[in-house]
Amino acid sequence: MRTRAAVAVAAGKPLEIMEVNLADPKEGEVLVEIKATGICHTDEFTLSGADPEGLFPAILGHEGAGVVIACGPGVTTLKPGDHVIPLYTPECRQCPSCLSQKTNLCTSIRATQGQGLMPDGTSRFSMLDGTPIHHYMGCSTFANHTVVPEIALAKVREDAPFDKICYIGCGVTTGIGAVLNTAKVEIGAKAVVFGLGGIGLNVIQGLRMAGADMIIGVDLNNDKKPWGEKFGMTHFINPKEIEGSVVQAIVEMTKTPFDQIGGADYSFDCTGNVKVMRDALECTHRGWGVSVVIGVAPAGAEIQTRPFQLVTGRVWKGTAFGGARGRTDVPKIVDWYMDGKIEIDSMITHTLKLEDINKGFDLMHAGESIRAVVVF
Ligand code: NAD
Ligand code: AHE
Ligand code: ZN
Repeated sequence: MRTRAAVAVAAGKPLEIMEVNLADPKEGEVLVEIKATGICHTDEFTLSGADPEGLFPAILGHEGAGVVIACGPGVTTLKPGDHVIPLYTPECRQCPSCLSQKTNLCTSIRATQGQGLMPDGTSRFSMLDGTPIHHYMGCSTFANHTVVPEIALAKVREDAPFDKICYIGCGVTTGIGAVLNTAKVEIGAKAVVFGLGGIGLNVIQGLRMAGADMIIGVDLNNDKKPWGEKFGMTHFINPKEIEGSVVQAIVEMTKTPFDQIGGADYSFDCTGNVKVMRDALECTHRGWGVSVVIGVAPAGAEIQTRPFQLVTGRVWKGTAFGGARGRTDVPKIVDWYMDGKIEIDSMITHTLKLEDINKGFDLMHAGESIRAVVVF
């Protein structure tokens, strides 16, 4: 079949809207009509050329929602008409990682996914002249139709609006999951969130759900302050507007008459900046502080700290997709949204047509959007 897609033809170039060929789903694969897709900072990261795994031409996008159109041979858990969210972290329930129950990082198809291919080592997408186009993160949601492995699709309830629940395909689940699954924040905690964008605001939302007492937001953009406050932030720091270091400021803010050491119980990097990641670790409390890296850093970037920071009890962790097991957890998060336990609507600041998708990247660069969503 043919479908319409925004194709990343080369690093640093705007996406090009074009008709592409899409081959039928093979064994264990599913054809999905994408109804809506968010634009995550990770799409921008790959398009910019900073992603060591970036491949071109490719159809980016990994925050989608849609409807099953057809199933390839051997598919047993889905049928045409089912509503689904594609998962860049699949859940096969059979690989050593899934069976370990210690991680959400299913390994069954990670190798081919990283090569921009379906599990059999080929692509379903091609240009009209036959040139193959790479898949992206196993999802390629910047296309009106895509092919996704069955194990990388979460079946969700049919009354949930696609243009909102697509955000659960990455940002919402990553932010809330980082708090609940990875950090396991407890009631009364003091926490710091660096970067109040599409991920950081969901971390704040998760911290409020977990019952954190103090939620300090850090961003270079003052326009993000009211956004943080809306979701539960109690204090705001703009590092450009304080005297001294942001680490010292957080240590001072978290001191009490009883505890003159100071430091946050938990911190979260949602910027992808390795200097910020260091601050996020070092602002946590001696003896027990936990810092979670969420941001994705460019090729070649490395994190640094003095080993003393770890010797004295701070813990550096990372999280992908908020530690969520997609087929199990994503339908539950859709229920949370439908039951009013979490908020999504206001964070979707812009809705675009596919032909205007590059505006979504411009809005992100200008710091004007939280999430721009393309509706097909
Ligand atoms: P975004 O562009 O919406 O938000 C980033 C925010 O960080 C902005 O508000 C920006 O002003 C702020 N910021 C930038 N530099 C800063 C600095 N030095 N100090 C303080 N604030 C700063 O991006 P997003 O969609 O929220 O994504 C955030 C990061 O998370 C990206 O690196 C993205 O690739 C990554 N990410 C990771 C996962 C995962 O599973 N680990 C999932 C989704 C996104
Ligand atoms: N390709 C990059 C790594 C990118 C990365 O870390 N991606 C996250 C999801 S970001 C979603 O917005 C992830 O899931 N990582 C686990 C994995 O297996 O990729 C690089 O640096 O090579
Ligand atoms: Zn993402």
